[in-house]
Amino acid sequence: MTGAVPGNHGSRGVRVCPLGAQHAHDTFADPTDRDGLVVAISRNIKADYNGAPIMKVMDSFGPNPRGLRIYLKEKGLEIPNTQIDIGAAENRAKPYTDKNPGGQIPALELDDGTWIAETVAIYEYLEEKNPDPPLIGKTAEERAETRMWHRRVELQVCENIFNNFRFGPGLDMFKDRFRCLPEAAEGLKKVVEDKFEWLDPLLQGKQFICGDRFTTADIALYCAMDFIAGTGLTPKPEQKNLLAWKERVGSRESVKTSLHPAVEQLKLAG
Ligand SMILES: N[C@@H](CCC(=O)N[C@@H](CS)C(=O)NCC(=O)O)C(=O)O
Repeated sequence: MTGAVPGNHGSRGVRVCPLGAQHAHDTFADPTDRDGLVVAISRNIKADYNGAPIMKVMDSFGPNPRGLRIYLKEKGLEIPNTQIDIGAAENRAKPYTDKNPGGQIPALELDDGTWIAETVAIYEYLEEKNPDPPLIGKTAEERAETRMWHRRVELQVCENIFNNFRFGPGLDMFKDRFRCLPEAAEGLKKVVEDKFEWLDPLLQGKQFICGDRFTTADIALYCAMDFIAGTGLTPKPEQKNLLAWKERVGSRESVKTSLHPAVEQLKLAG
């Protein structure tokens, strides 16, 4: 493990580690950094020597928490995490919902105890604190382009993918959590297929959604598509741009090492 990196001390508890370092809930090899702070000894330890709380990710199986894991790996950031039992709906009950009334995962607890939920808001926060390498953009123009695409893929593709799952293959898990519309599942699947058709030519000649830049828009789309692929909802073989993009993103070290251990049991990518 590497120590703290100068200039990257915006938040205590955030430390830079090499890509592919142990997952944050594992024991840290060296619990102290040069400042003499306890970075983290294990996921059960929530304070440094001064008793101050340390930033923490609420993590679980699932495409959105996976997106955050990819983001952190791309940045080389290591933040301790607490695992939330999504299968047992721990995220839908107190005390979790007192902190995050949205009742979903991931969330980020800041050093001062503030909770930030919504994956995009977490990305934006971490990006401001740790701008390099940029995953939203270096310039106002790049950031605007990423935000435009991120919003497009989330609203038009990812949300339809997730609702197709919640109302269809995942209905048993979700039916007692919020209002589900099982009658919409089949139609949502067709909407997703339409969106794959829409995206495919837009990726022609591009490495990533924003051209040469790998961004949070790629992370969001990839995680949703990889997850739903386990139910058989995939691009058609002729949608070669989309398939090549998915393979390109999937071959990144950060992506390959981001799956949650529950994948073995659930047989879905999250
Ligand atoms: N809008 C939220 C969505 C987060 C979300 O859908 N999380 C899923 C895991 S991928 C979840 O918590 N599912 C369990 C549930 O909704 O009860 C975000 O962008 O962070």
